[in-house]
Amino acid sequence: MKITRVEAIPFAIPYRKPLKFASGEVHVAEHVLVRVHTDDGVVGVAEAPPRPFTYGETQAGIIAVIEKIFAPQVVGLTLLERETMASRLGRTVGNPAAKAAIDMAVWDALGRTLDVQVTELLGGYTDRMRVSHMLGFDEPAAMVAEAQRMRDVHGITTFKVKVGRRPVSLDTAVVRALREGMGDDVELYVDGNRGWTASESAVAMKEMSDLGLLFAEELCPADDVLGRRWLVSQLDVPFIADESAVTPADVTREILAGSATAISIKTARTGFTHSQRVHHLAEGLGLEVVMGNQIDGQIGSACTVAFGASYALTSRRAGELSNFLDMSDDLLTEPLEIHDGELHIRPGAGLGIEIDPAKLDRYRQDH
Ligand code: MUC
Ligand code: MG
Repeated sequence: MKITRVEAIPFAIPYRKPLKFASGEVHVAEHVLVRVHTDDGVVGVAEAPPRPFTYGETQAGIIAVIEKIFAPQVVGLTLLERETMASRLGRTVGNPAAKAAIDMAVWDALGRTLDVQVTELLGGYTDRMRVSHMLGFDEPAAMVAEAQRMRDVHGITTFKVKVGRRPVSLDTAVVRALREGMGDDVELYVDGNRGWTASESAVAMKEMSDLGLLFAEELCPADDVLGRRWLVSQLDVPFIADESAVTPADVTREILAGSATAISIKTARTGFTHSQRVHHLAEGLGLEVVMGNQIDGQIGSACTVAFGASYALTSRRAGELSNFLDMSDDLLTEPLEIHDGELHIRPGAGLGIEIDPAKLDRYRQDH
């Protein structure tokens, strides 16, 4: 069970349909495949998606920090020494996606070593999650057509709508068109990625007050401390902290300050070890949780569903598990599939996924 090597492999897979939102856009999945090898010949995998506009990480930076700092800190530890590992990685600030990928690859390797699923190791609550699909910026008609396609093809009935453009009517028109086009049975919520001011957000939420929204997420910056508190105090739906509340301390700060009332857990930035801490904190505080998506590929989505299915709280709401559908290809031998609006965890040990060597060879950028 001793870790002998950590690999960080850059790969690039284009999106069929780029995702655009208030803080950036993604056209190509330029991710890093992380493989943790043990002296038993077991290999655990995970992927790190660099999101410079959210966390400051880049693909080259993720590889550098893993090779120069993190790999030497974890090689020699056993798969059971995860808290020692977390504390060593924690000596370096930032780099959430690089740390998370190592952590998740270690859990995958542990599951494979013990021949149990990661979901069973974490909590084993269920084997599936309902799926929420994220709709990026476009014209109202195109976004309604996309939602209809997701419902018809994959049975998805929960949609997160990206907002945060100016004037706010650009986005409120989209949400109204979605409600009118999809009917009252679909769940709709909005995510501003900090694009609006607090007052613009208040105007937009008033304009959409008859549309039965489930949540509002990160509409304005958490750094606008009083403005955001003012906004959240007047909303009648939970306000999700996403990029403003990554660590348990961030969550505590935002919630106690009245700047958020629900949280997003993203395994891409807190791995399994720290996502557990955030989950337990949310449960103790009585917060709603949504399993979020950092525009993950199939490996990352397998990680999100493995974690989300582990607990009652994380599997109650639909999880954001479908961004990979917009990619032109992926690295797995057996692609993930969403049917009847649900994604199941894989039956095999660990994360239950296998990397296709031919696909890795085709998309890796280091040769
Ligand atoms: C989201 O929920 O905000 C966009 C940026 C990022 O880091 O994640 C996505 C989705
Ligand atoms: Mg978000």
